[in-house]
Amino acid sequence: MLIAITREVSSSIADCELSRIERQPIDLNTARRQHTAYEETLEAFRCLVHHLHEEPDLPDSVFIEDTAVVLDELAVITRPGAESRRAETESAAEALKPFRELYFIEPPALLDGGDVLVTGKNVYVGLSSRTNPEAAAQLREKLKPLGYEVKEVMVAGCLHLKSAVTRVLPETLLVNPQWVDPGVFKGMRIIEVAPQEPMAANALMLPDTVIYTGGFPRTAEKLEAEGACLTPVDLSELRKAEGGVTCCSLVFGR
Ligand code: CIR
Repeated sequence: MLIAITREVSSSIADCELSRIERQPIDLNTARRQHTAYEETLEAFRCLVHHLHEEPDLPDSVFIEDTAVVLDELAVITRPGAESRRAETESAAEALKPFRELYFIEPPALLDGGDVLVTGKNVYVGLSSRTNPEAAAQLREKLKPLGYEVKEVMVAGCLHLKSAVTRVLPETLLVNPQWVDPGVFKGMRIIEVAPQEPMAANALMLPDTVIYTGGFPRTAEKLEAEGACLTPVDLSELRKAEGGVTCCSLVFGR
């Protein structure tokens, strides 16, 4: 059984941070309905969902991935790059406390969880508009004694590292090579997104499936041809806030 921490879509989501897309109206009811269906999908794949209540004053708080990085040994509580998102970590830390020892990223470091990709003992930290080298240095100092290797990765053209690369099978990454150099992920098999689908690299791997949004048929076909079993979810309303499938949960083993 896995734990999945999620948070209700904020009633102020219309005021979300936006970096790469134009602001469009977001229908709160539709966003909440899609988010509930996402949580039900997690439950259907054996996740115990801990649903945190709404934070009406924190527009981006549904994107709980950015508040923490959960490893087997500890949970790193981030210091989000966007000032408007810093207060999100308080309740995320409370929620994680029963499960893990907590380690807090300190100023001047800035870190969004969406910039951290973990494969075994490799921790890739995307240097983006939200995450700085000081964060990678703090992670390195804390995680090296636990046997992790922290590697900095340049990200260009997208919001987060995990907009550009996610894990889809135990040894396989789905990558947009325009945004991150696939060569840095040594020892991993690489599937590239279809060139017409630059936003297609964000997928959420669970033990029995890969949760994937609709709208990327060519990349989905490639993934299925490589043996990935996909479960589609519709997060089109949250996509208007630049959210994807990984950012709406923190999934970890007990
Ligand atoms: C933001 O700009 O912070 C939010 N509107 C979107 C965050 C998406 N998070 C993620 O991909 N990990």
